[in-house]
Amino acid sequence: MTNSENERNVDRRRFLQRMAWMGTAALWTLATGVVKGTHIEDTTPALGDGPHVVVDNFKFAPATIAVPIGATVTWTNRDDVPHNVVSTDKKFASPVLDTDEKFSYTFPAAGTFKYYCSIHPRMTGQVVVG
Ligand SMILES: [Cu+2]
Repeated sequence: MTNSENERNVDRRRFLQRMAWMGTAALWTLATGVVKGTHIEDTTPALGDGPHVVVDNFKFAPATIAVPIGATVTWTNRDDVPHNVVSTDKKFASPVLDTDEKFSYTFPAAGTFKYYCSIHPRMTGQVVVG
């Protein structure tokens, strides 16, 4: 065996060792992900980051939410009937949201933005941006 062949074999072994480590790391990541995934499914679906309004029992909660300019507000329908989120001055409108469906809107400017559910117009709320 020549010297260069020997070096190549050493390099190859190091490469294989590194691949084995990466494989182990990938498996760990997958296993952790599966555990996390199971955990989330066992509990109420996570709301995630950012300001949220929950739609439940024919109400928006909180009915008034204050957020900074540029914030994205997410509405989640936790009711067992469909609702939507429609801006009173037509700035935004969600599709009809079935149970556990979400709608998000980013508010680029300051102001008070009133909205309602057009299916049940007595359901009202507002987003105060500023
Ligand atoms: Cu509604």
